[in-house]
Amino acid sequence: MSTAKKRVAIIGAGPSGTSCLRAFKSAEEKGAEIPEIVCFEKQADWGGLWNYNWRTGLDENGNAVHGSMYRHLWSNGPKECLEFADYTFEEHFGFPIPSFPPREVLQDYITGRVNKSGIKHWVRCNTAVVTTTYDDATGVFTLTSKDNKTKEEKTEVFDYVICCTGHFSTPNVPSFPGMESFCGRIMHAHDFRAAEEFKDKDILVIGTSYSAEDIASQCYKYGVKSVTCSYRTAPMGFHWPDNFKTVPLLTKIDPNSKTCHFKDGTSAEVDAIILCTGYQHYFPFLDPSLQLKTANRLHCDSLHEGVVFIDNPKMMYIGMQDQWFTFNMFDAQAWYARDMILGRIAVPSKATMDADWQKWRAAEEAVEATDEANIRYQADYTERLQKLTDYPTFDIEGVVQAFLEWEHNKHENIMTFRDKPHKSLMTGTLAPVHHTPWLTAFDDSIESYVAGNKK
Ligand code: FAD
Ligand code: NA7
Repeated sequence: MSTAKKRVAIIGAGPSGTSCLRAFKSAEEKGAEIPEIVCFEKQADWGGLWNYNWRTGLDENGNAVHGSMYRHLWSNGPKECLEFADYTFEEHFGFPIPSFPPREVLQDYITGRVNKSGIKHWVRCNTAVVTTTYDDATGVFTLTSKDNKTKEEKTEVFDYVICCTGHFSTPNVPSFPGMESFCGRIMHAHDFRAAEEFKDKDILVIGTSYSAEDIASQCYKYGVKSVTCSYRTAPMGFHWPDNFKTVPLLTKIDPNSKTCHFKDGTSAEVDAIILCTGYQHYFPFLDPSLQLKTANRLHCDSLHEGVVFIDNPKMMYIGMQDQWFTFNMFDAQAWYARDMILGRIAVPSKATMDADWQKWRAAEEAVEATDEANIRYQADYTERLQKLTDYPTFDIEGVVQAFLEWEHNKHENIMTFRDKPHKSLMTGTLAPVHHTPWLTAFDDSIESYVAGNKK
């Protein structure tokens, strides 16, 4: 059956959206007839969160800023765990590079793959999707987008919608008694940009996941006076430097002061409170009947194989999971979504999808509360998808081992794990050691990062 007249809308051109573009292009390169693709990207360029934006609050068009990344961000996991199976770092740079690249290096890698494919014309930058509805009678989506520059709106019809808008942009902001008169700065991790701001300051970091861990480390690197880490469920459990202390959850702040009290009866004077309290899945540009509602977890609510919206299988989502695996998992998902659209994988009945979903939810709930068990659950999921398509096979158990090595290094020394080299599962090359330890490397540019590695 010809798919030539079908139209697919991809919302977002970050890593997940560009994985979809690459998936369709790869099928086309192998001779398949592919649908018409339109990718909507509200920012001025592709790259998603990796396309750094110094702005916070509203952007130049009056829309909420998408970016949550900060200036000095370096990969928090080994690049070997996220490497694309069809485009290695070595292919991109022409030589091996160290294992924990700064943001700009990863942005260059993500966009490098799609730049080479010559598919940028599929992407409408500066164009935000504002509404999307589905009509059961006609079986198509009606999508309205707005050009940020001309302010013109355009309404079009699509057969499929793939939502790739990420879920680390709309902050989850809890409130604590006394915040209203705190005499310092209160911010969410979403608005954190430069650690220099906290040099010689006392800060309180609330939360225990990636953002808390990395923002606290960044601030240490850039000269913070002290860090108080406050946890709700359990402490982070790293060996922090001497100017760190760990306390249970914040209970209140004294009126008109900087004095914070914690559940164990202790208190601390701080200049700033940084809420590293996670994000919400938020899709205001989709009709409520199409919106994914889920917590940040490994097996999302409402999605068959983590991709297909069970209530309407023509609506798909990429990258909505809590993430150990990232870019190569998005690829596995994108190839799977593509093959459903191309009719290579049959869409199961609703009853089958429901039963399948229950099975994987039960499996997720039975996962032991260890990092290894969680990593393995996502590895098995990624492998399951990857086997269903022609996405190149790769050594997923090798990726698990790299994650475990990384976890071990973090627990040995949270300030030096980025100095350790990991081996590529795609090329077998052991990464070179970076010329400067992370803690004293203040140049985040590509030029500095790759310097000395070129043969
Ligand atoms: P995003 O990167 O968020 O891209 C979504 C895109 O959709 C954006 O370009 C956005 O502008 C666009 N968009 C949104 N709404 C609309 C709309 N209405 N219309 C049109 N376009 C729209 N992962 C790692 O592997 N390693 C790391 O070191 C790492 N560090 C991280 C650090 C931070 C601070 C954060 C927040 C995340 C980090 N991640 C990291 C995880 C990150 O989720 C993924 O790396 C990746 O960016 C997810 O890609 P995505 O395409 O799903 O979402
Ligand atoms: P995560 O991984 O969703 O973690 C959220 C953290 O926030 C987690 O430690 C939660 O603690 C904590 N949290 C949430 N609500 C509260 C309240 N009300 N009070 C105290 N603590 C709370 O988000 P991150 O921003 O760290 O990471 C997201 C992405 O950004 C990730 O992919 C990275 O690569 C970068 P809990 O354990 O639930 O008690």
